[in-house]
Amino acid sequence: MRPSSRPANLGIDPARLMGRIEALGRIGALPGGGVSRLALSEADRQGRDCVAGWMRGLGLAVTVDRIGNVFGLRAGAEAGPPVVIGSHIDTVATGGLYDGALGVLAGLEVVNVLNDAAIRTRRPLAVAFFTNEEGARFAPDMMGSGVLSGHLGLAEALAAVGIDGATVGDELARIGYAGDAPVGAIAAHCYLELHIEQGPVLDAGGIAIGAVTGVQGICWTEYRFQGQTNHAGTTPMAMRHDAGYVAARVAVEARRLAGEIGGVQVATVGRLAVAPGLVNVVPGEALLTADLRNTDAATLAAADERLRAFAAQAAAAEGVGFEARPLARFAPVAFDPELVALVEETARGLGHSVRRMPSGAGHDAQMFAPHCPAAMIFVPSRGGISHNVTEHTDPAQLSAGAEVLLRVALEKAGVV
Ligand code: HGY
Ligand code: MN
Ligand code: MN
Repeated sequence: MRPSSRPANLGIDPARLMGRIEALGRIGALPGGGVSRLALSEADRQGRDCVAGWMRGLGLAVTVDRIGNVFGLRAGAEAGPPVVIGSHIDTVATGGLYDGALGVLAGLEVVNVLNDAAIRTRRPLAVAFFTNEEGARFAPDMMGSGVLSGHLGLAEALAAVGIDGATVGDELARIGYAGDAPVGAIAAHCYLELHIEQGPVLDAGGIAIGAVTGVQGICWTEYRFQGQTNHAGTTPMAMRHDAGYVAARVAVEARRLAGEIGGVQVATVGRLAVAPGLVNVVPGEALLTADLRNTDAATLAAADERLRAFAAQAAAAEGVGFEARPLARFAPVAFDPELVALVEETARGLGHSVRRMPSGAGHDAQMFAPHCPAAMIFVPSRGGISHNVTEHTDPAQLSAGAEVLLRVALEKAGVV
C-alpha cells in the first residue's frame, strides 16, 4: 500500500522529544545513571502523573481504566475506534531511559506536531501507556495490555502478588490509578508502538529502523524447592536434602538445554534465592525463575517440559519437594503484514535503512495483534544492551523512529 500524500513539511521536534525523555528519566533516576520505576511503585506513580499531565497539556482527554491503563484521546473529524500509539513507562530495576518511555513520548510528540500544525485527523488518535508491561515486580508481564486484550482476567491481575508481597489491586489503589473506566472501553482501529530493539541486530548491522514482523513466545515459570535445613559441618553428604543444590542444578540445566536446542532458543534464570542463606546452614528452601523464549511454539513448549522434568528428577534424587508455578505464557505473535510493509516503506521513503525482524522482547503490541492490525518500529540499542542502566540509543536514531511513527500514524488516521 503506497503512503498517500500528507503534509510534506511536517516533522517531529527532536529536542522536544529528548526533553520529555530526559524529564521522565529523572523520575526514578538511579545514582550514576539509569532508572528504576517498578510497576505501581512511588516512582511509577510520579511517572504516570508526569505523562498524564503532558497528555492534558496537549489537550488529550485522559481516561484511566480499572487495571490502570492510561489513554489520552485526541478527537478526529469522525468518531470511531482511534489509532492507538502506545507502550509503557514502568521499568525494570536496572532500567534505561528508553525502554517503553520512547514509545509513549514519541506518541505525545506526534500529537504535539499535529497540534502545532492545527492538523485534524480523520480518525481519532490515542496515546496510551499500559500497566506493568515489565512483569518484574508482578508477573505476568504485559499485564495491563493483557487484561485489555482478554489474555488475563481483571480479577486475576488485581490479585497478583508481587515479589515483595504486595498485590496489584492494593498498589493500584495506593498510587491512585485504580481507574473507573471499563477495561476495553477504547477499542483500537490499529496499534503502533515505537520501541528500542534491546538486542544487537540493528546496531551490529548499522541499520536505522526495524520493521518488526512479530514477537517470539515467552514462558516464565517459578520453581520452589523444599528440602531440610541442617548443619553444614555435621551432616554427611548422603543425608542432605539440599534445596539450594537442586536449584543450582536446574539453573545450569536451563543454560545447557538452551545450548542443546540452539537456534533462537534462550533461557534465563533471573531470580535464584536460597533460605536461610547462611554460610553454615544447608539450604532448606530455594526459589528459581526460568524465562524461556523461542519463535517456535512447539520448541518452546518442549523446552519448558524438559526443564520441568529435569527439576522433578533432580529434586527426587535429593529427597527435596518441588512445585512449579507458571508465571507467564505467551504464544509467538505475528504483526499485520500490511502495517509491517507500511513501516518498511515509510522508513525507506524517509531515506532510512530498514530490515524486517522478529522481537526478542515482549511488548504491549503483541496483546493488540490478535484484535486489530498492530505493528512495531524498532530503533537500535547501542551494543544490544537493555534492561541495563547503560541502555543507549542516539538522539538522531530516536528521532528517525519517531518520524516513521508520525508518518505511519498519519497514514492510518488520515488527514482532513
Ligand atoms: O520481558 C520482556 O520481554 C519485556 O521486557 N517485558
Ligand atoms: Mn519495553
Ligand atoms: Mn523491558
